[in-house]
Amino acid sequence: MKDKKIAYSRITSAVLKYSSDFFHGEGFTQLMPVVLSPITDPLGPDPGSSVIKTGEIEYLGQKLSLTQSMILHKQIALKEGLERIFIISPNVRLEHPGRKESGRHLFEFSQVDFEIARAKKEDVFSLMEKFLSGIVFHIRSDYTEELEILGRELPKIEGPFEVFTTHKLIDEYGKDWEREASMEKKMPFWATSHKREFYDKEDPSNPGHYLNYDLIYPEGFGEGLSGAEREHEYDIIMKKITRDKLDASRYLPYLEISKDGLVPSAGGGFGVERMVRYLSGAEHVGDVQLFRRVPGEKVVV
Ligand code: ASN
Repeated sequence: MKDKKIAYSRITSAVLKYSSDFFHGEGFTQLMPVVLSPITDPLGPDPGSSVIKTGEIEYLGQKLSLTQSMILHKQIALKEGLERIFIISPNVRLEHPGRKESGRHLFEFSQVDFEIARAKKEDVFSLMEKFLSGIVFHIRSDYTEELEILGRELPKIEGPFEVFTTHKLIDEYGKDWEREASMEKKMPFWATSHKREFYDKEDPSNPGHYLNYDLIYPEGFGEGLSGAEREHEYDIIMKKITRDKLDASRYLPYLEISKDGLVPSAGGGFGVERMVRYLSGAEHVGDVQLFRRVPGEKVVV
């Protein structure tokens, strides 16, 4: 067990280093994470989300949320003039305790969150295909001892990955498409066009379809990254906040900044622990954490 913990920690360390080197190499600027802010990702309405409440603290009379994702800050950072950014970003999502059994949920985790000014979804596809095939090659070559301790035979990965709309996946695999298709596929694939948070762009030429995507790992490991092209026009953002019955007063600083338009962009974020789970073949994503944060389990340290 001790050996396994060391192996998971070493693979986690490899993912963090590989991610930093990769994104720096692709011309990205690394930003510091934000942990407390008056604004954060609403995480909804998303049928995949089961967050029971947003973590909050009060400091000097101001209510500050714990970051659920830095999406809104990423858009603001591009408005400041940055072009390609990434952040290794701790997220707190107070998930329903029933999520313990999914094997894929944590209430505290980190994601590698990135955003590119004026990019399209195809730019993110090719970037992540390069990233994933590269990191799998690296772990297979340089972490053989760890993979052996963990009993993991990690198959090679090669892009481009197949792309399916969520509508098509539901037709083919039913409501539980993510699990079913992930079990069946031998390569990661992209699932596109979910109805999700207001900041994901609706296809102007095809209303009801969205220019967003999930990267789904094969072998049953499920979703590893989500992202989208973004809404950048104030009126559309406002309309969608109303559509989603969100309290606009919780987004005031963001709305103020978006009044004369945000920068069109595309990006995404992948969970570090979920990637380590996939690379190392762990049963539960909590197993890869030295300090477990599994919904429904008491925190020890
Ligand atoms: N990081 C995701 C994105 O860029 C958002 C999220 O984690 N909810 O779209």
